[in-house]
Amino acid sequence: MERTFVMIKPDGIQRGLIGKILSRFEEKGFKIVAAKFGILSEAIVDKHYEEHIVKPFYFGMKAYITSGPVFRFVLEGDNVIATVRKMNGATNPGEAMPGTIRGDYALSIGKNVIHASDAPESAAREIGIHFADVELVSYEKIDEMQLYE
Ligand code: FUP
Repeated sequence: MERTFVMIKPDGIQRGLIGKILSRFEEKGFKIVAAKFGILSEAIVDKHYEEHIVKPFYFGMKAYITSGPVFRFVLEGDNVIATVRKMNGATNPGEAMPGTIRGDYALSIGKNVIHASDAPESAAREIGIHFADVELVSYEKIDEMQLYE
């Protein structure tokens, strides 16, 4: 079963969106297998966004992403990586479709509420940055026999 890393960013926390966002993923059928709340260290941000360190927006993004707590979690389910990216919508909220999280809750690219891994390799890498193996919980949920054929 596939797993992906998801993070509700400081703007999402400040605007009280944790519950609404988690509900979307729970109602879809995805299973939460790890979660933590807190302020990211600069070292973790540099690791997580290493591909962006050289970009002009990085300095401002790092200040913003460490400006307050974030809510990080790991979701598990069939095709969860691609599906969560679709549910989040385009990175630029101005291009995100209504019905997606960014389409419904965000206005600017620098404050786009949520992050999720974009591929199997980045999901494995990001889960490893933010969670220890022992923090990932394998368990069965009672709705699985109705969700999967
Ligand atoms: P995503 O994969 O959707 O998280 O998007 P990217 O990896 O392209 O960008 C990561 C984050 O950098 C975005 F969520 C927001 C920030 N960003 C900016 O602030 N300005 C930009 O021009 C591009 C990205």
